[in-house]
Amino acid sequence: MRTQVAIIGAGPAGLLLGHILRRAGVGFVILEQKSREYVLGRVRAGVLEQGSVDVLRDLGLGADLAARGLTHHGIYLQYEGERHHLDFVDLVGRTVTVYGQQALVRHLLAEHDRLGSDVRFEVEGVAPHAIDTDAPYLTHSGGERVDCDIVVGADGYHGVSRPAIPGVQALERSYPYAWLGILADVAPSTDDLIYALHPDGFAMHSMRSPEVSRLYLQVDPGESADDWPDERIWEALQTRLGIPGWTLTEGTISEKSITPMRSFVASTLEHGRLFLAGDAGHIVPPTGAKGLNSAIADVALLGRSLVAHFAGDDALLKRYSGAALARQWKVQQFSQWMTEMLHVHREVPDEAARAFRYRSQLGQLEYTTGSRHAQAALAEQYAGLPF
Ligand code: RFL
Ligand code: PHB
Repeated sequence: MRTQVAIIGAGPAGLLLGHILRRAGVGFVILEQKSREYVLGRVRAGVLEQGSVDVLRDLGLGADLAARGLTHHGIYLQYEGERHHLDFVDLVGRTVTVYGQQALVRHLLAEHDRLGSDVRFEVEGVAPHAIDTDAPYLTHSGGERVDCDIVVGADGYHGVSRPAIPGVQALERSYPYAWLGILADVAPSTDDLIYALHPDGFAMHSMRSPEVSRLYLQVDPGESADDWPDERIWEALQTRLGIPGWTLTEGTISEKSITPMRSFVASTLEHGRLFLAGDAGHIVPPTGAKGLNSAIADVALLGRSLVAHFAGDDALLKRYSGAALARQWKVQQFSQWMTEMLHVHREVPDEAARAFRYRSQLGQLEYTTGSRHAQAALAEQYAGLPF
């Protein structure tokens, strides 16, 4: 077959890019290695920046978001048994929206189905070829060849696109902790998200709907979900999130998984006719709620650049990698800062050094919650830098 843009990966990045191209009348195909059920079953992220919400609305993809999204005016930072509210509306005039990545993917895919887009699942062995020529193409195990003008690698961290770039470098670090995440069938016990530092480790209370809560615990990277029976999870959440006069209501746990924490940025998002977007090009630890938003930011920029390219103007496309990476490095810095401020660094071997580290994190939190300037800096970045 022949198309204008061949997209590898039907995660949020690939599916959203398809909608941007479709609206501009640019032809595309999306090739996904997993099954439709698998893609629809992934839980993952939950917070949309205002800029991400605007992108979806402007594309006419905001109806489900308007119906189910939960608008939040800020977050709580908790430490030493006290909870401090940061009011984003008051600080920077912006809000964030809790809308699960699972709901977003379901909606993007339903719209593709309704519009008759060519989205194919269970396509194995996808490989890009001739990306440094004017005639790139993909092959896959089904024996088909897809000729195209542009290849987009929206195939996540473990995809095949990034390794297809000769000499691509990885700037990365891992963290000595992981997140255990659960979905629970119980009304959230909080109005806004709570991020808590406790001597036992980080904990967070998020949500998915008025009936479903999403909660996270810092765990050691080697642990498995089997090490955490439901009673142990609730006990740890009660300890780490508890403050006097507040109750965390428990419920049935319907999903449980462990996510490693990593920061990663590729040295380039382009090579010839291949462009990377989303997790294929960069990964953040989830503490700043930036993974999904960065994928949307990339795709908003790449989509616009590709539409201009097919209208005969290459200026934006030439700047895509540099512009997306410049924004991404600010996001990396914020995500790393939030992560290190809120997690217990059990890996520090010396007890006195460990105590120093913990106490200085408290100092950082006291400064962040006590200074309007510091609060505004957090709010500006959490609610999202301009696209
Ligand atoms: P995705 O969502 O990983 O989608 C990539 C898609 O490409 C497919 N694929 C291939 N298809 C064809 N051929 C190949 N060779 C392929 N290789 C891969 C994959 O099957 C998949 O469908 O990347 P995208 O679209 O860039 O979206 C990025 C977001 O998904 C990601 O940034 C966030 O979900 C990150 N993230 C989280 N972010 C948060 O802000 N909060 C969270 O709680 C949170 N939890 C998570 C996460 C990421 C996780 N991953 C990637 C391991 C939990 C997990 C488990
Ligand atoms: C979520 O609701 O899954 C979520 C919220 C905020 C984060 C990470 C994950 O920082």
